[in-house]
Amino acid sequence: MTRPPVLGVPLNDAKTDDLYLDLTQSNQRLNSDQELGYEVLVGLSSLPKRLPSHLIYDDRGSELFQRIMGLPEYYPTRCEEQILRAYAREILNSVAKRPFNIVDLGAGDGKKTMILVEEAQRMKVDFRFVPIDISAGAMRGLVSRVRTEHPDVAIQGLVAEYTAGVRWLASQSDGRSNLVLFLGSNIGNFDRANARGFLSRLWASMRVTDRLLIGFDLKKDIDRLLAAYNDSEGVTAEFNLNLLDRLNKELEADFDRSRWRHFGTYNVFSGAMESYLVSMEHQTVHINRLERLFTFEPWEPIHTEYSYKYLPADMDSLAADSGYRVEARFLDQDGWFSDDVWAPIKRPVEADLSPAE
Ligand code: AVJ
Repeated sequence: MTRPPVLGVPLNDAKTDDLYLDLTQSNQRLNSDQELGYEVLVGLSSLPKRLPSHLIYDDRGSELFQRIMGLPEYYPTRCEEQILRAYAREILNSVAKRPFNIVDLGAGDGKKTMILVEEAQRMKVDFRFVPIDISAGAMRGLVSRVRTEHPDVAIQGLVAEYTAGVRWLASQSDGRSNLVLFLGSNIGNFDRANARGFLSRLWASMRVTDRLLIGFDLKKDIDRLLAAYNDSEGVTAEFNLNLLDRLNKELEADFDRSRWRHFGTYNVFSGAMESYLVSMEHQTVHINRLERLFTFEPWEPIHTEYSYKYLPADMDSLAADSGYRVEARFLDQDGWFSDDVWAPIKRPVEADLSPAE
């Protein structure tokens, strides 16, 4: 089955006028195939070639990530579960003075969040669980599972972009504070500049009584890092290579997996684990729905993912630069991972700054 090209299709109903054509309205919006198409076109036209890491998470990619979280080498999940179990009450006390929402950005299967949710239930405080995810399918799955397994938990799923969801919650005048969770070292996907940008944007959506619980993977023995991203069962390799299958399916590309290998490496200077797909020979790939051929040289890489590792001082400066005060820092027993509680610093708007007459 061949579907039409995704790029360069005609725009519909531009607003017309005697004087000009207004293209700024809804006719410029892209559908999800077009969004994917442009991201792939731009990434594979760049040098060095790259693909944005969020593309890894189609249904199969998300399923593979759930398997990664269960791998013996993938320590972050177990470290963070240990932290949440040990400090759940202290974390919740940062917002529990009034009714609050436990707002989860990127809940996945919700397993880690349920540690906090169950502790909040034991504390008999007034709270709701508010997962936010851009995928309606993932949200439907999570909400129905929580409803059956924890029928007494008040849950309100939001299908939204993260900061739009938090902004909407802050605009509700229901007197609830928000404990915003950004767990699992998801911040590690951003380089330092974009991490600041993302956290500043989130800051703008938070009120002074809200708190951010954010997970950081810490700098540690390089061998341990390398093992976590090059596991012995090859699940991480499969997770990375699945991106090629996705492009084959959704954009009608003809990537041949056997000509590619996964490579995970650690850059000590930038502090990032980096993942690549490396072309093992000269090859040309046709991406039908982009109407393009892409050529790969032998050993040419496509960069697919960053996972930045932090020193405590890196976390301190990131917090300060994006407008937060570090209220608490909780490490696991090995000191490999941290869940930080950050409070947004807000300066009151001066009533009138104009000079007196
Ligand atoms: C979901 C971004 C936190 O960086 O550790 C795991 C993704 N990639 N193994 C991470 C991932 C390869 C993961 N995050």
